[in-house]
Amino acid sequence: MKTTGSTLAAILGLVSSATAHYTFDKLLLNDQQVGGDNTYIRRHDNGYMPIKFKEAPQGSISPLDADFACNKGATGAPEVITVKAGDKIGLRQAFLADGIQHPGPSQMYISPVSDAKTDTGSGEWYKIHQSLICRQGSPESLRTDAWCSWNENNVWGVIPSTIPNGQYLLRGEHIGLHGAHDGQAEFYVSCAQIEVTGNDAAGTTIPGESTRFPGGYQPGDAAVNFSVWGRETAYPVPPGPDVIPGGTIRGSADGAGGDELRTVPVQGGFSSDGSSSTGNDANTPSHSSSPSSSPAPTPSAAPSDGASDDSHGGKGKGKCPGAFPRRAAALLAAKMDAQAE
Ligand SMILES: *[C@@H]1O[C@H](CO)[C@@H](O)[C@H](O)[C@H]1NC(C)=O
Ligand SMILES: [Cu+2]
Repeated sequence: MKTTGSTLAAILGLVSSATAHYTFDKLLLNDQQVGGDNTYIRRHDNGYMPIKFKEAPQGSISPLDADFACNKGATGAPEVITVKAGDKIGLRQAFLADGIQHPGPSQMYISPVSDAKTDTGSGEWYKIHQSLICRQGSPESLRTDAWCSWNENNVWGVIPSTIPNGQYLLRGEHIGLHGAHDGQAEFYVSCAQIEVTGNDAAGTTIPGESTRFPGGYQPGDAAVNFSVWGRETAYPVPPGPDVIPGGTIRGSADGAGGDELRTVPVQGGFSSDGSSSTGNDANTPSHSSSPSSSPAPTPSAAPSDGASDDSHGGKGKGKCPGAFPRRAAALLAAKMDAQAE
């Protein structure tokens, strides 16, 4: 009895989906792991499964559900990590840590809390880091390695100098956009528990806009109602609110500046959403009080430009575990069928 192509494709699909998905359980401080699994990062009940608005895996949740802030059933971790302004902090993938291979942005949010071990994450969330596109490329690379996070095994950001001392929940997130054209963006989320010290000049409030989770993301948002399967080479609208003053943005909407890290200016009231340039001096807060004169992304780059998007109603494009393993599985299966005949 021969193996049918569809059976084999299903088997291969299961294998690659198990390795393609991920969760974050290890804390990196200035690129060194501190503690063990879930010492500082909250354990949750969603395994490696993504959170999705539509067709979430069985047992998973939606970004509209109460647990979206720190993932399904997250419980307090035993420890709170002490950090200071300028520290690079990362949430690393669990187990194989074999790299993020879903196209899409990653971001870090903080929520000020009085007790990071027990807070439920229902307060205000401020975005301190946005990672976008680091390699200017083609519509094809927008599906893969144009993204700064591609193949990296952690989501990371930098502790801003503009936030008050105290405890925070730190929410790391990567969004896989391969199914986003069909309402199936994949959200990978974990929360770490941090205490910021040494920011004595920062004042008593966090600058910039905040949001809440759930609520901060809606199915129709341009950031997640987006297709990587058309002719786009840019990602003009990042998810959630702007990065706060003093926060960082890695890459840009179209990757033009390469893999650069920019600090959102503290003065001048200019807010950056990652799609406009704030100057060339990466990592150095700008003290200019004039707003950036960089042009906004051209309207023609908007994801709602349906004419350039040939993927809606396409042939299963963007279904997890991604187009390449799926296509490879189908080809292999077809070949084996042919040989069995
Ligand atoms: C996503 O965008 C398309 C095209 O602009 C639109 O037709 C659709 O209603 C949007 N989806 C949601 C959930 O808003
Ligand atoms: Cu996936």
